[in-house]
Formats: sequence, C-alpha cells, structure tokens
Amino acid sequence: MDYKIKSISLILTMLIAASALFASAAIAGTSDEPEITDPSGDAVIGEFPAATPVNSADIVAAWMNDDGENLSTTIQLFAMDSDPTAPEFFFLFELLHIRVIVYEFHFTVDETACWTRATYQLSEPSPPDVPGSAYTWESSAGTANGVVDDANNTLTIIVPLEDLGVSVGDIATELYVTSAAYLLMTDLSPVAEDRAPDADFGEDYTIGGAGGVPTPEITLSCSSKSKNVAPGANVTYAMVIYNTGGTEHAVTLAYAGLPSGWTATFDGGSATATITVPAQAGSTPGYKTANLTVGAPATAAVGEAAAVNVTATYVVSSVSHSSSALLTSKVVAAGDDTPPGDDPATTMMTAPAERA
Ligand SMILES: [Ca+2]
Ligand SMILES: [Ca+2]
Repeated sequence: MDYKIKSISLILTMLIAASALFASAAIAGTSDEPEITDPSGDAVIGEFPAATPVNSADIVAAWMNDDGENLSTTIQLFAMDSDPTAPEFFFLFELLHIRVIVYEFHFTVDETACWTRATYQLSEPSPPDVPGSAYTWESSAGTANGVVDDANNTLTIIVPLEDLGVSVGDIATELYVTSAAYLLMTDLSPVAEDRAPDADFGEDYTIGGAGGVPTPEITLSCSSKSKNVAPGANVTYAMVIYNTGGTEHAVTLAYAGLPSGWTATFDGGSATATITVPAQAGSTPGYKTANLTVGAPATAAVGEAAAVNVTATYVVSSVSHSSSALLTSKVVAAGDDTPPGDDPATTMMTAPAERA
C-alpha cells in the first residue's frame, strides 16, 4: 500500500476533566437514562488481524443535558484512546498508526440540523501528558467547549443554547452519534466506524426538561481584558473566579486560541490550573484569584494583536459548566506607555445568566 503521511494541524485545547461524581436519582438526559444506547464491539477493523475491535471508536451510550443556558452532549465510549491506563489498546493503535478519531453528536431542532464534534488526535509523545489535550471541540454554532472524563469513558461537548438558536422548551429530535477512526494517510476514509443507535434515532430530548442540573455557579471575571505588550515582553491578566454556590468547586482553568509564537501560562507556569473555589458565605460569593501571563514573540509586529480564550470549568454530576473570557494583547513599540485602548473598564466576562 502506497500511503503517504498527511499532516493534520489541530489546535490542542488544554482541558482537564474534573472527575466529580455524585450519586443521584435516575433522571433523563444523564448516564442513568441515556437518550441513545448502542452495542459494544461493533466498531471494528476488518482486515487486521480479523474484526479487531477499536474500543475508542465504539460508542456505547450518549445523552444530552442542559442547565437552561448551556447544552451538553455526552458520548460514552467502550474505552478512551486518551486513557493511559489502557496499554493494550494503545498497542493496537500504535501498530495501526491510527491518529484521528472524529465523534459527532447530531440532533434536529425545529427542522434545523445541529451537531457537536470532538476530534481526537494522538499527540506525540503519546499518551498525551494532559488529559483532554488531544481533543478539539466544535459545533454547528461554531466553537464549543469540551471535557474528557477518562474514568467514565465520556466526552462531553458543551455549547450555549443561544449560540445554537434553541431555547428552553424546544425539543431535540433525530438524535444519533457517529464515530470515525482514521489513519493519517492520504486516503482519508475511516478504518473503523460506529453509529449509535445502529438504525433510526435515539429518544427525543426536551431542552430544559432534564432537571436535576444545578444552575452554573462559577463566573470567570477579568477586570481588564485588553492590554498592550512590547515585542518579546510579557503581560499579566488578573482574574477572579467567583462561586455563588453553596459548595466549593474544583475549577479547571485552561486557554485556547493563542497564535503561534505567543506563550501563555497560569500561576506556577502551567498551561492549565486547577483551583478550589470556596462556597458562597451568606450573600458574599466565594472567590479565588488567578493570573494568566501572555508572552509576545520577539518578532511580533507593532499593531498585531493576539486573542486567547480563557475558560473556567467545573463538573457536577458528570455535567460540566464553563465561564470564559477573551483576552486580547496588542503589540506596541517598546517604551510606548499608551494605555490599553479597548474596554479596560469593568468586568468583561461571559457570565452564566441567572436562571429564571
Ligand atoms: Ca457501539
Ligand atoms: Ca453501533
């Protein structure tokens, strides 16, 4: 076979799955009552050695959930390719040089076809150092956030309802999920696939109908989200993560979208950070502060701007909630003390709106 390696460039989204799981009563739109179920063992490679199951392409269940603001679509797999505790599985993939698996969750609202997508690419060296770092997240609304839960073999893709153009009370119909595993070669036809369910569709899901999902309680706030930076220099953004809930939350900070050549690190020099934000006390929200330091390349041109999207994510009952802020760094000449131009005032945040 005359294959040629084809490079596929993907932006790696750094997300760590917080594995906070709590017992709860069976409710629709969760792992207890998934809208979609599918047999295991039906994603196979037929030629090598013979009907070899590709466990991380094998969908076993899928469900939707929402908190009235964000829709989460969760795909449960037989095994995770990103799970470093599955060596036999890695061996198979190393042998087959499979490098990409695309997962899609499809549904229809008011005759409009919607989808969410997680794209997995095995990074080098493998396995990836950071859980979730090998995934990118997309949706029919544009961008999306995602959470990987290696412990439960789930991928959860999160999109604001508003971005999808759907509202509480709408009914999502024609639910189905697909997976497709590819070799990174010129012939990009999948070597293993799954569809769940095998035929037709899963159960309908009513937006806002799941219940049992808490209102988002974490808000990422940044008092100045646009700053100036000289070529080769750093600029630091101070952030506050508020918790308006009655329990503390483990919040994962991550960023995405930084242009090539630029750098960004949270306190301690990491690309992600996990902090515990205390519960609200009386009427005073709990909070923790954090900093993101953005570095401009020495070759950055004056006038150039770099935007980085910072996301604070926490997980409750397998449903993740996110709050994000877009931070922009504008390149100015060294010694130019012109104040940052854009929106220095007040808090700039994508706050989870109050639930009615
Ligand atoms: Ca399956
Ligand atoms: Ca199937």
